[in-house]
Amino acid sequence: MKNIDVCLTPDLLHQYELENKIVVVVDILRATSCMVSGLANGVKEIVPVATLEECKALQNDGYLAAAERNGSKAEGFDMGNSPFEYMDEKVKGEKVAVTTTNGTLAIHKSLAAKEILIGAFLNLDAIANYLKNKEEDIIVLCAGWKGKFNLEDTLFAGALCHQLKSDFEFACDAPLAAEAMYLTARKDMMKYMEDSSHAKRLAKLNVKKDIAYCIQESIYDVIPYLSGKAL
Ligand code: 3SL
Repeated sequence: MKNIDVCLTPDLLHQYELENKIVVVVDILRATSCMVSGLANGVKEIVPVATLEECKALQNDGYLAAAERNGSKAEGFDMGNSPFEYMDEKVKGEKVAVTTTNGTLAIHKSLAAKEILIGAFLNLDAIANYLKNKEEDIIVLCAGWKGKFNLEDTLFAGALCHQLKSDFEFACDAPLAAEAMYLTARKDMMKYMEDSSHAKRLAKLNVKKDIAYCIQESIYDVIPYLSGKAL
């Protein structure tokens, strides 16, 4: 039977075989939530890049450039990393280049996969329904924080594993643990998330409303996937 696995941080990805697999990259706070929101609200395409330099080069080529480091907008770029910026009128119909501390890096580390999808709570059902009938094994890659485990990405991984458990076998204990966490957390997701280190980091930066937005489940149908360099 096909299986689903969870890689809890990109620093563990060397232990996973990506070839012929579908990788779902998730960075709930906030990179993949931004990408899903942008594409659902009229952004033409999004090019995720790993470095500020690559992002700047695309800005010079006419892209709107979004750059975040340590939760804040990097100097000299058009946008930071709030989903609300991706839903702004000025972004509709535009091409966006983006680099973030963890999310875009996780996408770049997944390039050997057969397919790369962008997951968030915002498009959870759409991703799960798309994956249900796939024959390939799946890896959910949590972007984490600078190589470390984080709560919110693991909760998404658990939610997706929960939805797919009748079609995919759990490959190891990580899907099992993520699912158990999600089933506990979903009773009061905001409360559960408030204790997470990144939610605390963002609250200090005054972006609490981004957190409430990013934990909404299945408000969009889009399934962003990497095609060449763009989503
Ligand atoms: O690390 C990332 O990719 C970002 O999503 C982090 S933040 O939410 O913008 O702080």
